[in-house]
Amino acid sequence: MSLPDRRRVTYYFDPEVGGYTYDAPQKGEGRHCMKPHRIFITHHLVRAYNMLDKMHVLRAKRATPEDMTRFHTDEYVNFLQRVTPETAEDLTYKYTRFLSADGDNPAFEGLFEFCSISAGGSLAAARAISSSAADIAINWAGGLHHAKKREASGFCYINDINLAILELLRTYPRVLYIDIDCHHGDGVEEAFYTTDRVMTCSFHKFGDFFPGTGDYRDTGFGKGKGYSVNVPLREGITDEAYKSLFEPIISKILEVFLPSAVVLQCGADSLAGDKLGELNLSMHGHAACVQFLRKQNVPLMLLGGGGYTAKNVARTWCYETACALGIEDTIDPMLPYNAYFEWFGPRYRLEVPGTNREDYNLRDGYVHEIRQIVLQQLSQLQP
Ligand code: TV1
Ligand code: CA
Ligand code: ZN
Repeated sequence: MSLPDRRRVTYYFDPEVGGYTYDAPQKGEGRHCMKPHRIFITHHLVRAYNMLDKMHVLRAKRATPEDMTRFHTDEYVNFLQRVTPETAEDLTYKYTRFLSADGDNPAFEGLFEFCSISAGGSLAAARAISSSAADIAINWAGGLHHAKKREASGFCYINDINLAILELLRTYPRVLYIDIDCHHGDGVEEAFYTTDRVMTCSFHKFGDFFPGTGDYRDTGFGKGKGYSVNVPLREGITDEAYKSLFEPIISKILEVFLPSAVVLQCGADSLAGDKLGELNLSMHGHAACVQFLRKQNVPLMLLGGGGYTAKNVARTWCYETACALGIEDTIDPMLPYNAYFEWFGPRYRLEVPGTNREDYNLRDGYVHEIRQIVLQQLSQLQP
């Protein structure tokens, strides 16, 4: 016997988001690995599984420059509005300001509109949560965690997460941010490093890996001491080892921090077979994080993030949408026919399986050691 376990879910999707590409027209360096089109494919799967009539599906208002300057500087937002592929070199003083020179953040066609869709969705999601119109709000076009106050970084230009958290802080005393992207959530950690009203917790590959921050010893500063949590990982972590860190650490955080709302960045580059990530989670292992937070009964925002093997990103975010709705047990493991069906061959299944590569986190007791260190740090927060 189980009671019906419903949540009011609001899902933000802008059909234009799939039309942007990070490929700068004049640079012949090959294709950029960030593909906004994966959000469009996710939406096709969500529709093919008939989930659209089980939730509120909305197209958010685009974020305005004024919305963006609640975190970013006027000068930087003004630059993003003006820059084009043709003017980028001049407006950045040969890539010494605002954008990096390494090609991670090109000035692509429609850049500002893309940012305003991504940020508009996360702001609307935050408002849906804080007005109690939704229990769970989803924006797969958000989660761009590397963007800084006055600088783009790691494929991110506008930090939609920081804008959403600032919006939640207007209503709630404490917000918990959790980041399961395989990269460190540096832009969010930095923004809230000195406050005890936002706890950030990132799980990430650490050691010779972008952006290089996220050591477990970086725990916050001043009033924020102890309110930044970092769980550095070695390559190849599997579902079981990940869960054995995620669940006790997040349980402890919920106990000591008592967040009024949770923002979960669901970066899908922590999946097995990702083009950039070096972790080894299956779709089910990744989604277990969503399932775990849903059952805590705290207002929840789900955001996207990284994920560079597009068909696996779509599979996982589609399944996580089902988890938000609580209908994952009824989902057919064979994909329903949809406009992108042939992308999913030869298996045509929903699951993203893990692989049999070695998990370096299991060498010399590392998982046990890092769990103890982080739990010990958290226990010092208790009064
Ligand atoms: C253009 C074309 C850009 C091909 C970038 C991989 C490319 C990368 C490309 C790439 C690539 C990075 C660095 C080095 C910093 C640079 C959305 C000293 C095949 C949230 C961002 C990773 C991850 C940035 C974003 C990283 C997120 N890796 N091909 N660039 N310089 N940048 O290492 O967390 O997922 O790789
Ligand atoms: Ca992370
Ligand atoms: Zn990433």
